[in-house]
Amino acid sequence: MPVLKTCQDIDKCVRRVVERAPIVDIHTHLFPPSFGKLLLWGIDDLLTYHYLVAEVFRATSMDPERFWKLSKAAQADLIWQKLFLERSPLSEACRGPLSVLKILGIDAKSRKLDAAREYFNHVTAREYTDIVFQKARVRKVVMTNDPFDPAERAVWMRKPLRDRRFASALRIDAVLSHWTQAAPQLRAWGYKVRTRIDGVTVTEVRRWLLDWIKRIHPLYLAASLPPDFAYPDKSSRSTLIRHCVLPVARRAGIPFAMMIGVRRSANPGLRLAGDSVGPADGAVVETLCRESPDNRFLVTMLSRENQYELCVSARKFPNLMPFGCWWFLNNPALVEETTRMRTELLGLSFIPQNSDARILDQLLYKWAHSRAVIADVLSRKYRDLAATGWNVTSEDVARDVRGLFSGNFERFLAETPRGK
Ligand code: HDL
Ligand code: ZN
Repeated sequence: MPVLKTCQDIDKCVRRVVERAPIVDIHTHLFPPSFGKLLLWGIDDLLTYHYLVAEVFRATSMDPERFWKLSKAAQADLIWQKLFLERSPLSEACRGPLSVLKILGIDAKSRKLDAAREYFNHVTAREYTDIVFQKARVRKVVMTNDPFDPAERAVWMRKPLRDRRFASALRIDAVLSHWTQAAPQLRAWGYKVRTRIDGVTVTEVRRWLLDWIKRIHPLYLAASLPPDFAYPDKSSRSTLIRHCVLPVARRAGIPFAMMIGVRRSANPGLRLAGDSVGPADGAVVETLCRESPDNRFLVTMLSRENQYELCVSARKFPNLMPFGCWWFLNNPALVEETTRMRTELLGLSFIPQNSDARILDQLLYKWAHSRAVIADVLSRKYRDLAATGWNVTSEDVARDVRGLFSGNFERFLAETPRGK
C-alpha cells in the first residue's frame, strides 16, 4: 500500500480521490424525467432559484408582486441583469450557474444568455439527466416526496416509472407542522382522524404512513422543524412523533430525518425565498435519541450556532447521524468550518454534505464546490495525521472518502433496526 510521504503527495491524492468519489446525495428536491414538470432543469430554472430571487430583491426596488407576474424567462433576464451584469456575481448562489455553464462548456464570457438557452433548446430532460449525473459523478439522489403536494400526489397515484438513481424520502411536514389543516385532508382521503388526537387517530396516521411507505419505498421519513421545536410537549407535533412517526419508522426499519431551525415565511412576499433561520434547542435531539434508542436519526440543523452542539450530541448517541451543510450553511466558508469541526470531533462518522438541489443542473455546481472545500479540509487533517508519524496510504484515503460520500449513509440505513 503506497504510503503518501509528502504533503504534496497527500494533497494530490486527496484531491484526486475526492474529485472522483461517486456521491449518494441524501437530500434533494429533484425528480426523474418521468415525473414531468416536477423536474426543474435548464438556465431559466437555474437563474430563478429562490436563493437568487432573495438576492435580486436587494438589487432592485421592484415590488415582489410585480416580479412574480413576470414570465420565468423575464425573471431570469432581470436576475442576470441585476446580479451578473450590473455587479460582479460573487455570491455562492451567483457562482453556481456560472460553474454549471463552465462544466457544460458553454461560453459565458459574452455575458449573454443566448448560448446557454441555445444549449438547453437542443437537449431533452432525459438526455440532460444522464449528462448531469455522469458529469457530477452522482450515483444516486434522495428526493423529497410530499404526499400533500397535489401535483406530486397525482404522479404517485398513477404509479410512475421509477428511476433507480432517484430514491425517495417521505416528507411529513404537513402532518407534523400543520395538523389542523392536514387532518381534514387525511379524512378526505379515507383516514378516520380527528383534529383532537385520540387512539383512533393515532392508528389512522400510522396507517397513512405505512400506506405511503408501501407506495414509494422511502429510505427515511423526513421533516423540517422550526427553531422552537420542543419534545416532548403537549403539541400535536410531539404526540404524532411519539405515537406515530417513531413506532412506524422502527417497524419499517428506516431513520427519521429532522431538519431543524427553519423559520418559515419570515417574509411571505418572497414566497420560497422568504424563509429564514433561528437557533434551536439541541437538547431536543438528545432527548429523542436517548428516549428512542431503537430509532435512528439523521439530523441537520440550519443555524451555524447549532453545529457545535450537534457534533457533541453525536458523540453521545451512535443512533444520531449529523448530515450536510444545509441551505444558508452551504457556502465555502461555513462548509469548511463545519466539516473541520465535525472531522475533529467525530472523525469520519458523519455525512459531510447533501446538495439540497432543486434544479437538476445544481448537482453540477453544488457538488463541484463542496468537493473542493471538503478535499482541502481532509488534506489538512491527513497532513496533521502524517505529522504524528502515522503512515497515510492512498487506500486509507479512498476508504475514508467512500464512507463520507456514500458508505456512512448506506451503512446507517442498513443498521437501522427493523420491526422493534
Ligand atoms: O425544507 C427543506 O427541505 C429546505 O431545503 C427547503 O426546501 C429550502 O427551500 C431549500 O431548498 N433549501 O436549500
Ligand atoms: Zn431541502
